[in-house]
Amino acid sequence: MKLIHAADIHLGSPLSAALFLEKRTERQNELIFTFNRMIEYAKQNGVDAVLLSGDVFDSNTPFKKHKEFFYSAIKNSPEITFFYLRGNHDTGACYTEDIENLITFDESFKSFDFKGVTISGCEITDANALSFYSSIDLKKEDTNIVMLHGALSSSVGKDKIVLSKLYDRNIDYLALGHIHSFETGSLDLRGVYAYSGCLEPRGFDECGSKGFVLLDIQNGKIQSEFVPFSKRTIHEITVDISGTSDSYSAFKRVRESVLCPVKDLVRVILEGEVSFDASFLERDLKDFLNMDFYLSSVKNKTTTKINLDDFKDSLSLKGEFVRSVSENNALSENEKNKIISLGLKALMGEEV
Ligand SMILES: [Mn+2]
Repeated sequence: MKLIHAADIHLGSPLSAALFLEKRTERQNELIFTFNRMIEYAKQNGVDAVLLSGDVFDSNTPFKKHKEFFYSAIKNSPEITFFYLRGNHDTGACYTEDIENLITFDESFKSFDFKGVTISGCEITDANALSFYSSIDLKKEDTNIVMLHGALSSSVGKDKIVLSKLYDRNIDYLALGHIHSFETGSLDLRGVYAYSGCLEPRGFDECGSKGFVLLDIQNGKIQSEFVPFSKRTIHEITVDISGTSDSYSAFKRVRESVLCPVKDLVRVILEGEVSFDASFLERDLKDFLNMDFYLSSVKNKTTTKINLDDFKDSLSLKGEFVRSVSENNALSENEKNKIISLGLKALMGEEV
């Protein structure tokens, strides 16, 4: 039997970062189209059930068009059973009318027998955050999957999961949602936990592979594998542009360093010491990269290379500072250079 574990689809996400303004509507559509593509994948690969561990919708009052699309996709996939547990974003009005192949959860710990596998879950609230742990009663001889939504934590609370309280409870696979990157580890001697991550990245803070987890269960044993599935990936690339003499050579070095597919999103962090005016690089390099890539963002963390000769004879505060440090015989050459470099950068308003 095959299952898909997914979470954090965030349908209707405003993708609020200004960076996304240009592509917002298109990316909002791509979130739901990728969800649909996952269902098509499930049909083509003989997947029996899709587990959705929370934050399917971005808000508890989803747009009508997203809600209709989601529930219609479920209704039109009767060969697949959907287990949908709400997270911290999709509380309230996200569940809709009864659909035969849709199983939902609530604040009490509930278990369902699905083709010989026990699938359980509970929506964590302030009221049950501690008590739900004691209501977990899973049989040793069963194959047990538990769905929860929250971050791993050492304290109990809403949106929090304390792994140690789930030790030795006969859990084979803990299907989690809330963290937007795939992450897995062992739970106890018997089971594993996993965050599937989101299906599509929503902002430049969601770099790396996004997708779902495919579970293959044979004779009660669960094999799990992360399947990268997003239409687009966000890559963060740090480029040291030290030694480049002008924007042309800086652009060239950056472009040669960005090797990801052009359909993807790129976040470039510029580092190093440059001797030319790099203040316009953020804006111009972004436009330059947007010629090739779907969308880019540039953060300039370069610092200005100091040329001491420029200050030696200067009748300025900087000149005075350079001369007084240079003439201080109590300092080694190395110390002088360090102090002058830091001091000048501070005087020029750069972070030191
Ligand atoms: Mn969440």
